[in-house]
Amino acid sequence: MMAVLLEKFGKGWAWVYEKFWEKPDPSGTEESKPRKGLLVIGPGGTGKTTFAKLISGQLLPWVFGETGKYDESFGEETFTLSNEPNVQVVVPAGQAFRRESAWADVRTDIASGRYSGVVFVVAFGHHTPSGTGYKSHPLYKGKKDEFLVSYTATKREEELAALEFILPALETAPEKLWLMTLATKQDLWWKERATVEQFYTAGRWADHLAKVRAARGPRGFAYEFRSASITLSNLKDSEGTVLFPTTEGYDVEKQATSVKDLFNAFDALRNWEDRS
Ligand SMILES: Nc1nc2c(ncn2[C@@H]2O[C@H](COP(=O)(O)OP(=O)(O)O)[C@@H](O)[C@H]2O)c(=O)[nH]1
Ligand SMILES: [Mg+2]
Repeated sequence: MMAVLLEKFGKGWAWVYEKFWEKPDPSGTEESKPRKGLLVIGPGGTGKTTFAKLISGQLLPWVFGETGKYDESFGEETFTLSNEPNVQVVVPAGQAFRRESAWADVRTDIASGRYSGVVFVVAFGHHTPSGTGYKSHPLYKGKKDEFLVSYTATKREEELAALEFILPALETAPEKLWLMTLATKQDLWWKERATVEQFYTAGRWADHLAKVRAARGPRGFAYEFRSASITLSNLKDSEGTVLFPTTEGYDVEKQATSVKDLFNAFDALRNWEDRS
């Protein structure tokens, strides 16, 4: 595995291997106290499963990216953190039509303190579509470029609606809670990065977070926004038509930097949990 990583990505990636693949010897680590779980949530097709596999040490799907078609998740998936097997990582399915039912339970779980941290996964509307080819999509009116504009705009609204859905639970969860907004697929929207940054750090997104922070008050809240390219692959519809190609000039080096930055932020939030 190490050799594969080095060959594919160069020396800059060795840390990933050390971090996620070489698991610590459990007998050598201090008696593991039970810890709260982590929640990885967001709309369907944004990269939740890919991210959860990465932090649980399943590097292969990540290293090799898309091997074929998108495996849509229909139920809740659970993983454990690669370096802390007593920490459960829960990934509910993200499709909008599932939200009212499945996410209602998730909201209850957040509010009852099951999670110490939440990674909210978005993709600036670049959600991998499920179902048939793009021409069968209700938003398709005859022109591909116009479809892509309305598709991503609609999906960004869905990101906001999804955040709004869990907002009340984020506000009332007991004890400390951290949240990360993780915008994946940097490789697809790199040219628009100023707009993306703006979308998640100002306007409605920021307003929502300000509300959470105010409501939580002394119970504590830590928040980070990060964006990254977890895999480097063209976004295709289910028939294989490329909807968004990876940005020209966006290379594995940029990808490595983004992933490393993401994990530094992730580790910092985990450390914040441990501070009283
Ligand atoms: N280009 C690109 N594709 C990604 C990225 N992260 C995930 N994907 C792809 O997006 C698709 C959906 O990912 P998945 O993790 O299944 O999404 P989920 O529905 O949120 O669990 C898969 O084909 C992934 O390979 C990324 O950072 N960049
Ligand atoms: Mg999934």
